[in-house]
Amino acid sequence: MKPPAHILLAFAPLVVCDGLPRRAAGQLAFRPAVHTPVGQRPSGVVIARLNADAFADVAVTSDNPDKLIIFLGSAAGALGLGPAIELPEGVGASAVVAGRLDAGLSNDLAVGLQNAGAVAILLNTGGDFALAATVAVGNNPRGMDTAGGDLVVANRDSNTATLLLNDGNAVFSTMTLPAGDEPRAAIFGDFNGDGLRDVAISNHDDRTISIYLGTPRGLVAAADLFVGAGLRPDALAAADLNGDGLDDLAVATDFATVFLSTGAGFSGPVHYPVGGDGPSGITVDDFNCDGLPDIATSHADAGSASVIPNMGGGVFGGPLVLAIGQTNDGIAAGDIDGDGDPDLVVINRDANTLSLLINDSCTPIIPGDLDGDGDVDQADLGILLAFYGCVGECPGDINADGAVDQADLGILLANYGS
Ligand SMILES: [Ca+2]
Ligand SMILES: [Ca+2]
Ligand SMILES: [Ca+2]
Ligand SMILES: [Ca+2]
Repeated sequence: MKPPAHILLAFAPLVVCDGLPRRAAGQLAFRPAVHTPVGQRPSGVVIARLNADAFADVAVTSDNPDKLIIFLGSAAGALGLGPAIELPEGVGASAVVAGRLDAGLSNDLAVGLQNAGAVAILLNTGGDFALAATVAVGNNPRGMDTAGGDLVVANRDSNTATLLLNDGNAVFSTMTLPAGDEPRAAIFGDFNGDGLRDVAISNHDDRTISIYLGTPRGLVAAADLFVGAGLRPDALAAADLNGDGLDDLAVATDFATVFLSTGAGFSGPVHYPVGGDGPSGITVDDFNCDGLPDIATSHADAGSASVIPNMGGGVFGGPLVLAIGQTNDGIAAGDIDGDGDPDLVVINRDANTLSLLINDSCTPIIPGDLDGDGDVDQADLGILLAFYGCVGECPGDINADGAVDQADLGILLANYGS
C-alpha cells in the first residue's frame, strides 16, 4: 500500500528551560518504591507539568470506571492527589501523553480509548482538564506519542498507526500509516537529522519496526528494522543516544534493544539485558546527570524496573535493578520533586497502584563551587576574582548572565563556607 502524502512536519522548538544545572554526575541510585493506589488496571502513565508549580506531575489512566487521575509532584517527593477526570463509560482508557495541544501555554493531555477506536483530547483548564473532543483512529489504539502538538498512535487491531495533525487549536485531521502485524507503539523522532519529523512503529507479531521518514511531500516508508528472532517489540523511545544529532531508537523486547541511526538507516540491533523478564515499558532520560541519556525499563513479568547507564557512544552498561514488588507495565520519567534530576514512576496493572522512585543518583551543585570540590571556599573566590570583569563565557559567571560581576560575587559569598 502506498503511504499517504500529507503536510510537512517540522519540529517545534524546545520550550523547556530549567536555568542552571543544579545536579552533578553521580552513581545511579533510587529511593525504595513508594506505592500509591490508583483506579483499576492502570494502563497509561505520563509525567509532565500539569499545574502552575515547578514540580512535574503524573497522569494515569485506569479502567472501570474509565478515568484519568492526576497526581501532583512536590518538594518532598510525595505525590498529592489531584483532579480525576471521568471518561465515557467503557471506552477503555489506555495510553496517555502530554503536550501543548491548543494555543494555551500549559500542557494538555491525549488519551487512547482502546474500546472506542478513538483518542480523547483533554485541554488544561488551569490544573484541571476538560474533554474537548474525541478523534476516531484505528481499532484498539495503544502506544502513543506527541510532538509539536501532533499525535501518533499505534492501532493494535488494524495493523496501522494514525497520525493526528493539529491545526494549532486542538482540531485534528488524521492520516493512516500502514504498519506490520499487531503494532504496539508509535513514536516521533528525527532519525535522519533533516529537521523533518519521522515516525517509528513497533510491530509486535512481525518482530519489526516500521520507519516513516518525513519529506516535504509527506511521510514516506523506509526499510523496516528487524528486532531479532524470538524477540517481540513493544514500547519505543526515540532520543539521540550517541550524541551525533540523530535520534536513535530504544525498544522494549526481552532486552532494551538499541538501534543507532546512521543517517541513511540504522545500525544494530544491540540487545542489552535489563535484569527482569518481559520488559514492556521504556523511557530515556539522563538519570545519573552525566549528560548522557540512559534507558529505563519496566518489566511486565517481574516485580522490577531497571536503569541501564549510557557509557558513551550509545553503548549501555549493566542494569541497576529497582525492586517494585508488583508486576508492572508502563514507565515514565520526570522531575517529581523538582530537585533537577529525573525520577521514575511505574504503573502496576494487577496491584492497581503506581510506584514512585525518587532519584538520588546526582549530587547537588552548590552555586559558587567553581572548582567542583563540594564546598565554596577561598579557591572558588580566587577563580571568580581572576575572571572578574570577564564578558562572554567565563569561569565565575555563576548566574550565567554573560559577565562576571558583583552579582556573581554576591552569590558566592552567600554560599561561602557551605
Ligand atoms: Ca527526518
Ligand atoms: Ca544518534
Ligand atoms: Ca546518564
Ligand atoms: Ca528529582
